[in-house]
Amino acid sequence: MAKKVMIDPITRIEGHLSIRLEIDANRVTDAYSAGEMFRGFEIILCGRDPLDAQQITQRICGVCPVSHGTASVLAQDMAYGVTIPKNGRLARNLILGANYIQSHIIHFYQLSALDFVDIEAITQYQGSDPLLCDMKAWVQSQTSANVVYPAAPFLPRYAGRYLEDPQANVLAVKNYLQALEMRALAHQMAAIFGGKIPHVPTLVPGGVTERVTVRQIIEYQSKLRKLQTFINQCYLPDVVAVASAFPEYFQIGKGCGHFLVYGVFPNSDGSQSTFFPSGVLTNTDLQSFDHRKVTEDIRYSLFSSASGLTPSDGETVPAPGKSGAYSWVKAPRYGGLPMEVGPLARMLVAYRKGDPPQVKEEIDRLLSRLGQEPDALVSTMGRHAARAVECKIVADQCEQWVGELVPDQPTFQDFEIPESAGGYGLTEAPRGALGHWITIENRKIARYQCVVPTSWNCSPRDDRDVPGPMEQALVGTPIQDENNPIEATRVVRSFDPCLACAVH
Ligand code: NFE
Ligand code: MG
Repeated sequence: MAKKVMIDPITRIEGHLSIRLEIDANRVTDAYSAGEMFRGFEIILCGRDPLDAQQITQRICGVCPVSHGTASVLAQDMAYGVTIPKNGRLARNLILGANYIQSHIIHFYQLSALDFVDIEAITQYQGSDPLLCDMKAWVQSQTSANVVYPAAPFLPRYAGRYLEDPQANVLAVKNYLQALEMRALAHQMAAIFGGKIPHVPTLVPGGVTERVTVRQIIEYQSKLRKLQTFINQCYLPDVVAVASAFPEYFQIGKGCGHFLVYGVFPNSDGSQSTFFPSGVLTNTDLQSFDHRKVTEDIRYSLFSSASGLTPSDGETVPAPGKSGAYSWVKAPRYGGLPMEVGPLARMLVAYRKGDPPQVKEEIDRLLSRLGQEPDALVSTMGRHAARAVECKIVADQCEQWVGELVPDQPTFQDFEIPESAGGYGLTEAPRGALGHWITIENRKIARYQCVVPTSWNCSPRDDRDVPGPMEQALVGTPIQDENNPIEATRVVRSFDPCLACAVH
């Protein structure tokens, strides 16, 4: 008989996620993913000035605020009929690009690597690097002391197989510490055109309010170069090291097999074309994306509005006691199907389209180093590989965009807010497809709906009882010891869930 195992909370992710597993004969036979709180941003926004939207929605999350700000200003650009100048488009791309870089680095090192790296190996360190010596002394003191949470957030941890090579472990710990500095550097880079971060004040409909000066361009380039070095010399090699030591994770956590990309980083002013192209993959069949096919089911979600609405008609009516429902996350569907979103989806669609060409080049290079075929990408380890490759490509492309800025030229186009209007902004957050839909009446927000990456990935079952992408990915996962279900947490973390976003 299947045994029920709860992992609650899932640590080292953003927000509050609980996972219920049913395990039979050392395999997950069923999985339920639940977002455990309600936030109500879509309700808070109603009745407010539309220009508050890009500021308020950024508070949905401290990890991907730029994406929410971007989706909001894109929706308002459409509602106001404003075309942004070239510098405005490039500055938006550069702020969002910097936000991708910090998000991917923190996800791999601070959130996921500890599923694979043996942090206790630092106690065997014999070198003289002052940071590592400090870390060693601290882990030793914590593990020997009789404290409740020794060496938090590193220990306690699930028992299981970790990286065995002591040198690889020490190097990973060193890069873990360096990643904290790199993340700060990427934040400083975002603040050059964003004013500050998190929650950038400069994003507005019509462009950005920050001016472009020679000094800012040089500052951005100088920080970017350091980040590119870290990505090439640490992040990508560390992903290869982990993937080489745990190749079985190219077979685990495959998911629903459908992928959705809205597209991100506009290529030219006023056009729909984006650097990472939009597209939909259903069982390897590539289709073009149609925004009218996005709907949200709520049969198993703690809401009482109608189910299956498109976001332009969407409603958010919380129903805490709803019978049969188990999550505060709605269930977004595309043409009725669950869709995985995120770096893997973006890399797969770009790979299939051959656009931009560097995606195929970089993915093929990584796969050949790992001795894996492209099919292996659709997996737990494939998500880490796709994220690392994307991080490199975005950083390299930021170099291109910053070089296209024209100092002292306008970054912003003025606009009027109409009496009534509507619009939608489709972009890609680091974790995947993100859309905001706005309706304006009497120059106030009458309706505001967000459909968010982690709502796609961590959705509960839909109206047809079809589980969400992560729920499907968990099914089949081998669990050696049900008291230490580390294999399942590896699958979950590969999606980089952010429940703060998902429950918005
Ligand atoms: Ni809170 Fe977010 C990203 C968005 S995920 S991190 O990336 O939108 O749902
Ligand atoms: Mg929503």
